[in-house]
Amino acid sequence: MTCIQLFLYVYISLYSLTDWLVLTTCQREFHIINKALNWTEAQTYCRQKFTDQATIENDEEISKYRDKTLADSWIGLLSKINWMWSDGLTGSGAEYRNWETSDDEPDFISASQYCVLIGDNGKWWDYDCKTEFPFICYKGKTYCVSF
Ligand SMILES: [Ca+2]
Repeated sequence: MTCIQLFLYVYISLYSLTDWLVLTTCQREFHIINKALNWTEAQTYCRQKFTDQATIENDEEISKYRDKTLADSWIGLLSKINWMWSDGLTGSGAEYRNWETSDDEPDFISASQYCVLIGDNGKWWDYDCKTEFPFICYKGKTYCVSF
């Protein structure tokens, strides 16, 4: 192996390794908690036992959720005038929404529907935060780090 070949071999190996590391750092693991709590209690539970309530950033994550359960569950999105994620996510993926448009969600009925529920079809509903439902927590990195 010449010097140049060796250099390329090391360079390509490191490049592949970095690629793999980036993928694993972005990985977030969903945990469905089959225990009915209101939205705020669910948030506390997730923060104590996992990283936070689930953020959902794309269609792929909706499928990941639907593979695990068909129960209606709280996710980490709520409205405080603007929609915000429990873990403070902003930027890429933070604006992703999957509202149940056939029922005109979000509809803020009774001015008490500030929390978001994912239904068994993967669509989202704004719902009264005091209602008790199972919920989804996640464990892992909040943000992807590129290096
Ligand atoms: Ca609603």
